[in-house]
Order: sequence, then C-alpha cells, then structure tokens
Amino acid sequence: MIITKTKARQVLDSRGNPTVEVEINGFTAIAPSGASTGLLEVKELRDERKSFGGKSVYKAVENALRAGFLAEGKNFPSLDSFDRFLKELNEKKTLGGNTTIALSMAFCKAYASNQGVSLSEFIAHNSFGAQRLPCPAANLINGGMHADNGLSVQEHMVLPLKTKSFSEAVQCVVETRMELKKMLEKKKLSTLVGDEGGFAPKIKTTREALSLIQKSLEKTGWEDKAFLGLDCAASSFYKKGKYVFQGKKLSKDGLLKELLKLAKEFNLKYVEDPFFEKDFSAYKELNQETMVVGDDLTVTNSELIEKAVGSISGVIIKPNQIGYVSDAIKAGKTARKNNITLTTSHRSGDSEDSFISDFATGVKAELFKLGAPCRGERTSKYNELLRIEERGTPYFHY
Ligand code: 2PG
Ligand code: MG
Repeated sequence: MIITKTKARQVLDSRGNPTVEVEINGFTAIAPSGASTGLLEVKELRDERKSFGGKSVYKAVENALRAGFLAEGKNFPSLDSFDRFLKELNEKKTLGGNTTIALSMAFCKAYASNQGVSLSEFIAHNSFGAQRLPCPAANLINGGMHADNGLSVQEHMVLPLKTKSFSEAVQCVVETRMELKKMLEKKKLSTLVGDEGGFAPKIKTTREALSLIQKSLEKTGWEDKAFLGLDCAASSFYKKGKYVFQGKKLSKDGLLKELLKLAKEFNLKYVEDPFFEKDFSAYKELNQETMVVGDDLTVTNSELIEKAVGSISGVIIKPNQIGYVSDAIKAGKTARKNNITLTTSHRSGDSEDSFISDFATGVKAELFKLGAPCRGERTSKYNELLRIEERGTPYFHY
C-alpha cells in the first residue's frame, strides 16, 4: 500500500488527558494510556510543560507528523515493513510509545481497507490465520489506581466463560451489572463509576466486592455460566518490600495466603498480577492453584513472556505496552507456543477507538478485558464485537 496522506493531532482520552491521534490515508487511530503501568512498558512521550498539567503530547504529535511526512509516497507491502520503518526512525527511542502505536494502528486500518478486508481479518492474516471472538472479562467493581474508594485490588471481574455466544456474554455482564447497581443502592453505597466504567463503592475489601458480584450473578440466574476474576495490579500497593493490602502490611506469603483463600471461596478462574512485577517465583506459587495472568510482569514483551513460562498460565496483550502492533502479535505468538492463554486488553485511559476489539478477534484471544458495559470508550469495544459477531465470526469455547 502506498501511503498518500498522513495527519496527526492531539485529542483527548477518557480520563480527559491529551493523547495522540494519527490519520493514514483517511483512517484514524488513537493511542490509549494506562494508569497502572509496568516498569518495562515503552514510555509515552508527554511534554511535561505547564499546559494540560504536564500531560500535553504536542511533541509526540510532531514526531508522528514527521514520520508521516517521511512515509508519504512510499509503498509498504506489509505491517512488518511499516513497523520496521518506524523502528528505524525510533532508533534512539525518542518518538514515544504513544506516537508509534497510533501510527502502527492507523496503518493496520488503512491497509485492511486497501486490501478489501475487515480489520480483524487483517490482524488474523498477520497472526494465526482464522478469527474468533473472545470471552469478555468485564470489570464491574473498580479499585486501586482506577478509583479513589480505597480498595487495594484494581479490578473485580465477571468472566461469562460458559456462554455460547458473545451476545449471550454481553447479556450476562449487563444484567449482572444492573443487579449489582440495585444492590449497591439498597446498601446506600455509591453507584458512581471508576476509570473503567465499573462501580467504585467505598467498600473495604475484595471479599466484599466479590461477594456483591457473586450475589448479583445468583440473583440474575447467571451463576452457572460465569466465573469471577481479579486484576490485583499488585505493584501499585507494593511499598518497600511489603504489600499494603486492605490496610494491613503483608509479606509475600501473607498476600499469597489471602489470595488463596479468595480463590477457593469464590472459585476464581483468573488472577492477574497478584504480586510485584519482578517476583516471577511468587507468581509461580499461585499459578499452581488458579490461572495466573501476567500483565505488568510481561508487558507484551516476547522475551519477558518466555521468562515467565511456568510462572503464569495467561498473559495480557496490550499493543501500546510494546509500541508496535506487529510486536504485540509476536508476543501473542510466543505465548501460544508456550500454551499460555491470551487476554487482550484495553487501557484505563482509552477512547472511542475500538481497534483492540478487532485485534482481540484477529489474534483469537481467549479473553478480552474491556471494562464494564458503561461509558462510551468501553461500550465502543463491546459494540464493535457485536458487529463482528454479526458477520458470523465464531466465539470462544471454554
Ligand atoms: C491493567 C490495565 C487495564 P491500566 O492493569 O490491566 O485494565 O490498567 O491501563 O491502568 O494499566
Ligand atoms: Mg493489569
């Protein structure tokens, strides 16, 4: 495909922070942005000036414009060739991960259209061949760095693993959320939402959060089709060698004990980042009991995923953690080769761009973290998957 026209601009993400939007041959893509970021994620470029609280991305936009200018008139026969071109420009790692990922995502959209295929089909051609819709992992109660309610654990999720179609999974998640809202109202707890559209009530423990979701599942009759899961994002409450968990200072073994109790009590099928992101051996201990998923631990990096083999049974794939769509696909391939389940994921600072839904389907991810079905930047992900389902795309089977 010949790149004929490129543009870039500063737009806003769902937290109201500036972010980069790139346009290639008329197709736009917006870089998402995390709050609980891994230490080894590629770095976003922010201006760190007085304007926009230091968060403006004018320099990143300038970099995207320059890359676009250099790409115009050139023929790129594949995603790999375009990402290679970007990597050459980014040799000194000065472009910013937000710049490169927006360019790489926009290229995928333009290229897919140029080839007359859908975006998810294009991603499938570049990864495992066929497409498949993922099972949603829906974050119904927010905590950690995504809310100010004091909950240590960042995400309390519903996984409708035994549903037979994506739309049935959506029904489960939506009805459970509606019931949860009623329960919170009855308890006079807030139903305002956190960064990922989940409720952020001032409750003190993850046990309480899980039991509210479990009760909502039972009340709506979905309890046989859905399971519960957590993203602890434990690095965010790891302070000076201890875990500051629900008001207590715990050692690694103390936290392991707590998590094991919760896993048993609620039959947890999914626990993401249960420990500090450098403690591969702690992950391994819990992995023997339930599915442990690496996120900050592995940051969509193939080498770190190789290192984590044995410590995890699932892995998060977030294209903006590694900066290039082709590298995110590579990370997915490394995981699959090692029998590690793929969970693609949005970011807590996201946008109306639903690229990640097509990506999840294209790489046949088993699971997809997409927040609660609430707020436009989250529903855009659900809605895109509903459209993909209508095309007759098969759905994940547990
Ligand atoms: C996570 C993500 C997405 P953030 O930790 O998995 O849910 O959060 O984008 O803030 O890193
Ligand atoms: Mg995470």
